[in-house]
Amino acid sequence: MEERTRILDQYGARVYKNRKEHVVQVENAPSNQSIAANSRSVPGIMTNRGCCYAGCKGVVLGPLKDVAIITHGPIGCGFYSWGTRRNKATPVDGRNFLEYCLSTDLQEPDIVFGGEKKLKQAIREAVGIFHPKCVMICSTCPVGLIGDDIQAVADWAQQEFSIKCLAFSCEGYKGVSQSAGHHIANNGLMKYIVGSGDAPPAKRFSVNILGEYNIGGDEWEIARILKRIGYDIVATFTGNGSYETMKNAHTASLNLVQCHRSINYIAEMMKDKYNIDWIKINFIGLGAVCKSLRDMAKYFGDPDLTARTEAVIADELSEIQDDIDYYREKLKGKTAGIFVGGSRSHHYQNLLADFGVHTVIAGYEFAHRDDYEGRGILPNIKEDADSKNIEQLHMQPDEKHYRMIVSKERFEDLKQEIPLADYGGMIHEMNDGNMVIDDFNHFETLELLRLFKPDFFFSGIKDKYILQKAGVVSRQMHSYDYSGPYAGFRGAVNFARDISMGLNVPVWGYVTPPWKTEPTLTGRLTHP
Ligand code: CFM
Ligand code: HCA
Repeated sequence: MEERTRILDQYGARVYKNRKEHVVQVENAPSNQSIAANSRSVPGIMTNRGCCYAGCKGVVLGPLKDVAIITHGPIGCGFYSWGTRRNKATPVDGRNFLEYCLSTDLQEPDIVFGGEKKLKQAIREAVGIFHPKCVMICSTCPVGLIGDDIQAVADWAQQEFSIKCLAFSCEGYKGVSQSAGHHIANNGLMKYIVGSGDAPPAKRFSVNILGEYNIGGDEWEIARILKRIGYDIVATFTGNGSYETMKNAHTASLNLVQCHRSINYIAEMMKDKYNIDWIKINFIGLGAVCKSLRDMAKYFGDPDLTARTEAVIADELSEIQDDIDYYREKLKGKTAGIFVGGSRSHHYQNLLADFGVHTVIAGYEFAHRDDYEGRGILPNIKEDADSKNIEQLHMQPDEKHYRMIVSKERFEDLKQEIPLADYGGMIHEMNDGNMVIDDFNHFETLELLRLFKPDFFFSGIKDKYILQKAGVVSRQMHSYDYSGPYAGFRGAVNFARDISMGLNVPVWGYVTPPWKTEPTLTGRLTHP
């Protein structure tokens, strides 16, 4: 495939060997191609990834509005994770801790003599000023290196102040990206918070929303729709979320999983521990929202709920129909590239397609193989004759990686569970010639621009301005460039408005992208 070769051929042998596994050009769509993912970035390469601490503190814990989260480390880590991730929340009793950035601000002497004293002092101050019911401590790299015992400090704080205090050893260097941090945060929330409340069982149509972080107010729009239909939202993990609601999350009837990458661990653990089913939903994109609402109604199987679902869908769609038609006319036939963390690059393809925009290049920073390749059950369920009571489930798409050997009993359970948990990956849904790239870097980004010339490039902070300077409309899909919400029905219109403005703004008349003045094809003369 031409474009893939043209990018990879520019690498030296060692980098080529590594990157070739992470760069796929789609063939024979719907494709079952595989991709390497969730592995170490090439040292020195300009990756867009973040670290384990970012995934734990910044992403999963960060949005909890009634928890005093203290970053134990140099001030830059606390400040960056506070200022960058766009956590928004409705205050409770006029208070919202998200407005504050709490850190121990470790200095060289603390690295030499230890930082535990400073951490205790920070907790004492946070408790004195904010009176939180829950404090969380998150470690950065140096803390792991000098060996501060943050767990012991947390135990001390629980006794001293009669509060809940959780310690997360999420040093940045653990794992290969934010992804390890998600897992650490999920484990802590599950072990110490979920199930610790004593609320009575929630109402009949009660749900938790997992993996929804209220970027740009998405959670507010989703909650608006669900409440109209008659759902009771027990807890959201963790956008606009709180310690108080999360304690009783175990009382909900169903878990809805929006960002699978960051929260699948909790969905699975709640199934095991409380027998709460989970379904994969997606509230980004009109078709996806309607399908998700219908899947939820199907799950509960109540005729009134189903009727209300259809009535709300019809009403919401009619409210926005004129806007949708207007923006579709402006946007149809355009092309896009989308590279975000671990789930949006897939979800937003649905929304773009609603307006006739084709995604031709896409990828994630730190997704795992199942996010690219999908997860589902293949029809060939085999029985292993030699091992009594043993069944094998062959999971898509690569048996080598997804083969599970389970007991007969568990197999019956899984057959029930898997169709619900089943979801398609990015590669299956892209067309021939499209590129899918894992852990994309700045060099590849510029090459993709030259080769595909997309009308839009959606990505993050670290590459936004190089794209813009190259004359391409770039939208920051982590913070929506401070716009939003983009989820749900009304969010779809906001999104279309923003990208349409980006395309039609007169500034592009003043920018000349390099390919308008320089040749884009280069060749080397090998025979004089
Ligand atoms: Fe999930 Fe996210 Fe994402 Fe993610 Fe993130 Fe984010 Fe993201 Mo930035 S939890 S994987 S670690 S949807 S912070 S809200 S935008 S990279 S694609
Ligand atoms: C993070 C948070 C981030 C960063 C965005 C970016 C976010 O993972 O550290 O670097 O472009 O959404 O704010 O993903």
